[in-house]
Order: sequence, then C-alpha cells, then structure tokens
Amino acid sequence: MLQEGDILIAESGMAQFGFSDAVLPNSVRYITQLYFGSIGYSVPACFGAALAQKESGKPGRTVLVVGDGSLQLTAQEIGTMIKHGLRNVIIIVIDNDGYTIERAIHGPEHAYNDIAAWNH
Ligand SMILES: Cc1ncc(C[n+]2csc(CCOP(=O)(O)OP(=O)(O)O)c2C)c(N)n1
Ligand SMILES: [Mg+2]
Repeated sequence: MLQEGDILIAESGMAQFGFSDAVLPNSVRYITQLYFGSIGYSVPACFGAALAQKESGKPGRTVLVVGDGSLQLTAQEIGTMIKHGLRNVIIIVIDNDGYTIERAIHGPEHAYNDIAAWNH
C-alpha cells in the first residue's frame, strides 16, 4: 500500500521488528527508534512528520504502524493531529491484546503485559 513520497513510522514492539527487513518503494522515508526505545514515541512522531509533510507541499501520506500497548501512552496526540487538520495520516493499530513482544521475551503469563481493551 505504500507509495512514493510516503513516510512510514514503526513503533517499538512487533511493528518495529516486522519492518526491520522490509523492502520499501523508492523515496519512502522510514522513522523508528533504537530497539526498545520508549514506547509511545511514534504517535507524536507521526504528528510531527505529518505536519512537516503537509507544510512541504509535497504529496504523500504519513503512515504509522503502532501496537495497542504503545498507543495507549500517547494517544492524545491523535487529538492534536485532528486539531491541526492533518488529513494525510493513516494509523494502523496492531491490536494483539497487550505487550506481545514482552510476552515473547519475558514469558507469556505476566499480568503486567495485559492492557485495557480499547475499541479502536
Ligand atoms: C516507556 C517504556 N515502557 C516500557 C517499555 C518496554 N516495552 C518495550 S516494547 C513493549 C510492548 C509494546 O507493546 P505493543 O505496543 O502493544 O506492541 P506489540 O509487541 O504487542 O506488537 C514494552 C512494554 C519501553 N520500551 N518503554
Ligand atoms: Mg500489542
């Protein structure tokens, strides 16, 4: 689905690992953090990227892929994107019922990996 001129942002967690060896179309820019950086970073990063993209006047979308757990830390920045009238944003939420990457690394049963279920 990605097109030339798009910006792709992947949050820490399954999104980031999933994109680590992806082949992207020409001129798609990719933003992520160091592995296991602070979750929640990607939503305000999406806001900043989409605002800069809009002000550049060039075509393209800002596409965010974010886990359901990370999204809950900084979801208010979706409101900021709406406030600024950004319509060039696509947000894909990996809704997998919590901190899946942590379950894979530290064990599947720990309750601290469970999050509140949101109706995305
Ligand atoms: C501020 C902060 N708290 C905790 C962590 C540890 N951590 C890294 S990935 C992750 C889980 C991310 O869950 P989610 O966004 O739902 O992605 P999933 O792996 O489920 O796709 C956590 C808790 C972190 N990196 N930063
Ligand atoms: Mg998750």
